[in-house]
Amino acid sequence: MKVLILGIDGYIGWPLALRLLERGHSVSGADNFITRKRVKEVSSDSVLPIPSFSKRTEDLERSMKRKVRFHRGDVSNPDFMYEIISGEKPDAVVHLAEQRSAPYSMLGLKQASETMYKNTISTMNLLYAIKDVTPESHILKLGTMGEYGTPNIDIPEGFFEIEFRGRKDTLPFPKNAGSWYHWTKVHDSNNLMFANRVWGTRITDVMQGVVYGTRTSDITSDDRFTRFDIDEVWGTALNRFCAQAVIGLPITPYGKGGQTRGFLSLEDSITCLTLGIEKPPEKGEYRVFNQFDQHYSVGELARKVKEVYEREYSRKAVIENVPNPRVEKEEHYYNPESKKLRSMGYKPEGNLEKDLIRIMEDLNRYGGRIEKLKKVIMPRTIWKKSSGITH
Ligand code: USQ
Repeated sequence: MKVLILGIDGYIGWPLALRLLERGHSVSGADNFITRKRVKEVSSDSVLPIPSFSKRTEDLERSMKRKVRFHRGDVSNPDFMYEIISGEKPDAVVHLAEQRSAPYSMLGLKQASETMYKNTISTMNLLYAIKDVTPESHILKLGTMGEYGTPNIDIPEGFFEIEFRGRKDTLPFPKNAGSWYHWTKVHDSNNLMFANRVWGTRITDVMQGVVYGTRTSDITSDDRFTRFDIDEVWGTALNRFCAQAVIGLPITPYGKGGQTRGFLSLEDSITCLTLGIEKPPEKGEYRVFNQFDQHYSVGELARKVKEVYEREYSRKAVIENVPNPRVEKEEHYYNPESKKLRSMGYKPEGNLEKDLIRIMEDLNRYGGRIEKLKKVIMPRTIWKKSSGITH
């Protein structure tokens, strides 16, 4: 299959490219390296050292004898989007090229608007380019479980049957996101659904949970590493907790720590995306995957990281429930459904305990790089303080 990955240089884009190449697909990609730049702007860096993109592809040509066709550019520019879709004529496009940080989107008006614009417009560009150039292509778009928020009822996969004042219908499940970033994904989902209704575009809208991990089975040596962020803006919960334990900083569940989210390993994320690509939707179908393995509260994960670290390294780890910088429920009901991928043959490989040991091993070797980031680990982006043009 010909697969185009938008955002091929990212945490998920790079391992997905490796997996698809291993499985014999023809892979092309686009990126404007904005994540590399934005992470440096907050005085941070990927903890795992990653080569430049050209070095990455040179290494692949040498080790796998496979080429990745690469296009440098910004997918929120419609000319660029039309150019790459016309040039590649892909069977499937995986759209991972959106601003992915909730805290970044909450820094201030500039970052909120940038996130809103780049994310929703890149998806609009993709929808139009596919309709006009290759209407049979499948769009697999990365959304987030955070679109649903944390309602006090079960969360279905995209749609639910509702009875109201004696009448019944099947409707999209109400969305209630918790950051400007998460709202952009809701807007994308609405736009994807509408494009599918009008033009019959084949679409998979992936509601993915929080991904953790340093490796997949295709990352067989350190020079194949994907990026790994741990600062308060670009790092995510479990990855940050592991890094905090490894360099002796407190592990930081925010507030009461009862916030519960779906989590999955990087390995499982790549397996699910690959399955979604290899088993595309029917012509005219819009489908939603809730993509995660297990749900955990952040407090539970903090305790697990502490337990594994202390056992494996015979050193103390400390948990500190710091004041919550976000506006979110800290204790709540959470029961999302995740059946579709499993019914298509997905078997999660993730084993939290083993995965944590592996992450800690990798991070321990790069402890010096984490030490350098000590100042950017504690939370400073306060949701309520997000404000105007001076930021
Ligand atoms: N949290 C802590 N301590 C920390 C960091 C985070 O308690 O040191 C808490 C947050 O308050 C939140 C939860 O952990 O309740 C998840 O936060 P996160 O930073 O791990 O993830 P989030 O901001 O939700 O975003 C991440 C990715 C995003 C993806 C999303 C999936 O950055 O791209 O869409 O996870 S989900 O969370 O399911 O929406």
